Amino acid sequence: MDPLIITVAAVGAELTKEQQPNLPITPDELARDAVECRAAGASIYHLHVRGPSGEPTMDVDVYRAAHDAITSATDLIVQFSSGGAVGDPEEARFAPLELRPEMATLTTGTVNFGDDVFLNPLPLVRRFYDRMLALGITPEFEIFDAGMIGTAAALYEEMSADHHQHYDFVLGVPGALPAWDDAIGFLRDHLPEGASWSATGIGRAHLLVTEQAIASGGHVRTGFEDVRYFEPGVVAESNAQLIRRVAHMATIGGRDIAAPDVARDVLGLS
Ligand code: KMH
Ligand code: ZN
Repeated sequence: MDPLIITVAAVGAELTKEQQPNLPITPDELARDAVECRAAGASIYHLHVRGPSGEPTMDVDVYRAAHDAITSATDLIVQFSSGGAVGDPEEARFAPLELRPEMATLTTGTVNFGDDVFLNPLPLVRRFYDRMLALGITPEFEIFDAGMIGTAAALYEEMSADHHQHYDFVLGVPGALPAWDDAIGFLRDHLPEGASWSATGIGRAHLLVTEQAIASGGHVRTGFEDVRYFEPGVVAESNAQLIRRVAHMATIGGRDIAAPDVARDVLGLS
């Protein structure tokens, strides 16, 4: 099996500072968080940013300051969110891509997201994909529901793309694909030949999904965006604490941990 790539989804767009007092927001906080995450075993930093009152934003200047802070402090692969927060205007979601992060997320379909709708109609997904390819950004396909794999694979062909395909299964969002025991096996079996994949379980599904991904040759995403509690009733202390737990599980499962440059090789970014 390839060494385990650990992505940290460190901020997200939904969690508040009241719910998670250690949510990193300022460039200094993000840089400190990134250094700790790197030391704990992360190789990808999935980035959402927040404005001065902690509100999610797609403001390019805020993204620029965050990106600069993380890349100056670490060698992590920085992956921008193109999803933002539900309800973000389409053009706002495009704007940070102009900073040319190494990777960005690409969700290939619309999905219920709790009581909200995360809107990704096909023409919009096509435009995102096109822009990412034009800017030399490698997409990570975000899979909230099974049909999104078929769409991603079809778009890859339609765009005549030739990057390595990497898929991230996000399981357990209310309204989307639950973290059923057999979900990972089903999704993995429908990936295009040669694709790599990671998985994250939202909330209480987190440890089960982590364990399954480690055991079956996938990679893992963790972090405040996906997990609020370290154990029942105990709020996670830091993103690094969550990563250390994944790294420990990987050691037990016989997987090495990928440093960022190893992850770049696996993901075809080098
Ligand atoms: N915040 C969600 C609505 C992404 O980063 O691309 C979308 C999301 C996916 O988090
Ligand atoms: Zn995200």
